Amino acid sequence: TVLSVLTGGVLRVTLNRPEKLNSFNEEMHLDLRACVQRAHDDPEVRAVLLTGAGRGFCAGQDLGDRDPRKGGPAPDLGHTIATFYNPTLRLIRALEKPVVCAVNGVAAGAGANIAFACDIVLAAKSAKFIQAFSKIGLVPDAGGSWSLARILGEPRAKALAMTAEPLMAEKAAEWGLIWKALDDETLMPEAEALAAALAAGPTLGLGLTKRLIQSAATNSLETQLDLERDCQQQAGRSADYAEGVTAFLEKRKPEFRGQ
Ligand code: LHQ
Repeated sequence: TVLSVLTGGVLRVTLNRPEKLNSFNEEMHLDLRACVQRAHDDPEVRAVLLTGAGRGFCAGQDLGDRDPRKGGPAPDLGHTIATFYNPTLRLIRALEKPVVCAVNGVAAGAGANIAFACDIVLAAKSAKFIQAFSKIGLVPDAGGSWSLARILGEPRAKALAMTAEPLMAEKAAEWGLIWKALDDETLMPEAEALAAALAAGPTLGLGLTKRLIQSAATNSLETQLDLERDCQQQAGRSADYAEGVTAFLEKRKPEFRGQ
């Protein structure tokens, strides 16, 4: 249900249930989690590129999995969230390597919110983001209530979540939810080039950068200044920093090794 291939330091992860617009069943949840875990554990992985197979990126939870017409007790969605979505979301945010998301088509429900949890989100101009939850009586999950409120503020977050109105990629970029909306045919080449460039970058420094920027949301300026000091101290001891400065002085391109 998920394809993964490591090339030149980029772990390309493709959600692969195209006939269901890559909606999540249990197997896909576990496969995606295993890929993100590998990105943590494997030093050869220096960036992740997440995308979807076929015409969609991800339509959230597979709604066929819990057909209420089949009867039985109501499913415990809290358990689904705790077992499947939340651990993966935490792993993506905690991964101290860049995660690029190439949203190749519709991203609905948890599918949209997983994209927003990635570090740099590119989307095809034809792609749209839909907070589909309210259409089926649910609430935003997979971190969506957090990221939408933080990035957009309450007025837009509430309207998107309550109306489930589709947000086109260009508008999402204009509103700061994603990095760029690109012509459909340029999305994948640009996303691949970006992921490759990040994978050839100073991985330790990029990981610390991610940690710092994510910490800013909850830290005071004082705490953040201390954290910047500590992270810069660590980055300053890296081989990549020495290489970066040496390359600058020698007027050549740096060759970072990610250490
Ligand atoms: C699907 C799905 C889908 C199954 C398209 N499931 N088959 C929820 C519950 C439990 C635990 C915790 O978390 C969550 C979180 C959530 O993510 S809730 C939100 C779940 N997602 C949705 O409500 C979105 C449902 N899908 C749609 O509204 C549309 O499919 C969108 C707007 C995404 C795309 O529309 P179209 O481009 O018109 O495509 P389509 O609707 O024709 O879909 C293509 C096929 O994919 C179709 O199958 P078929 O056999 O008829 O060709 C759909 O049934 C299937 N599909 N999403 N989530």
